[in-house]
Amino acid sequence: MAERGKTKFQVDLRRHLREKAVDRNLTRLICEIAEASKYIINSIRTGDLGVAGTSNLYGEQQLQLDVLADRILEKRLKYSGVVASVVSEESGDILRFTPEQEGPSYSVAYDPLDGSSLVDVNLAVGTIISIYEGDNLLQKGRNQVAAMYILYGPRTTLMYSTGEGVHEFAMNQLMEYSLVQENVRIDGGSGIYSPGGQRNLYTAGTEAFVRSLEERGYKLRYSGGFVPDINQVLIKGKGVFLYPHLQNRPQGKLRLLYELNPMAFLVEQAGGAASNGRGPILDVEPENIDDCSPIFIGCKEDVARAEALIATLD
Ligand code: FDP
Repeated sequence: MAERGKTKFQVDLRRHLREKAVDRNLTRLICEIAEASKYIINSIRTGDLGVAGTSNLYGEQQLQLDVLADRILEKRLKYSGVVASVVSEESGDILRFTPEQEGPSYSVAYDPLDGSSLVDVNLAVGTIISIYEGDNLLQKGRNQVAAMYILYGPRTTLMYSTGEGVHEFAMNQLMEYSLVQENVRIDGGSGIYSPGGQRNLYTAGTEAFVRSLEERGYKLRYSGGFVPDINQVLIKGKGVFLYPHLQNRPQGKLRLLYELNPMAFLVEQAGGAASNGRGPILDVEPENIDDCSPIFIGCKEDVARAEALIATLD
């Protein structure tokens, strides 16, 4: 097992997937997404920051960057030859393709550029990916066969899991992803908290939970980008992120298919937990592709405390 920052030889993503005996078509898919991220990085660095004049399935105004990142990924997924269907937070339609490769095919739900409203202020953003075998995208997150994200910050991080631990890669000077750390773990301990949503709209349970964190001396760490905020919990191995149900928004803000399921898969694989405040996110049966859910995600003990206070006070 490689220790963070102490990898003796560079292990690239494809080799790592091969060593873990990941299915050939799934390896191909993950590597295609990693390739696509290089073009997304380029568009973030140099692309136009203007609005596209269109809106996504949540009625939010799209930036040109959102549309571009969406197209880059959609094209790559389509021509990978192993993808049966895709749905993106930006497009809002399930697209069906004909997989040409022999062997299993996959379906992908993705958020091409999460946190894109942070690009103009030069904060970190990311791509989030959820993968199922077959062509059904409307099933519980527990059935995912893989999940990953790519974080575009001062450095570029790729985190993936195929259900056997979570592995961290960094982009090197050749723009290849090389292994930084295998089996990332969230071990708990006093920590950090990232509370999304307006506090004066919190319910009694969430308010009591956040107060309990503050009384324990947790430090506030909220960047406004879901990918960097979750990456922080994973890399520091502690803390909790929440975007709860609000008094005027009972389903919270974040999206089940594109954001919560893949992050819940990664965090559970790292030994953490992800809950909608009442039970595991991964057991929620989605009804529609645009479903949203409250989220409490990170260290197991913190998530359990949130659930207990919500059960008592809400
Ligand atoms: P954004 O709207 O900028 O795309 O998923 C959307 C998201 O960002 C997350 O990345 C982030 O955690 C959250 O929304 C931030 O929402 P608030 O602006 O309400 O804090």
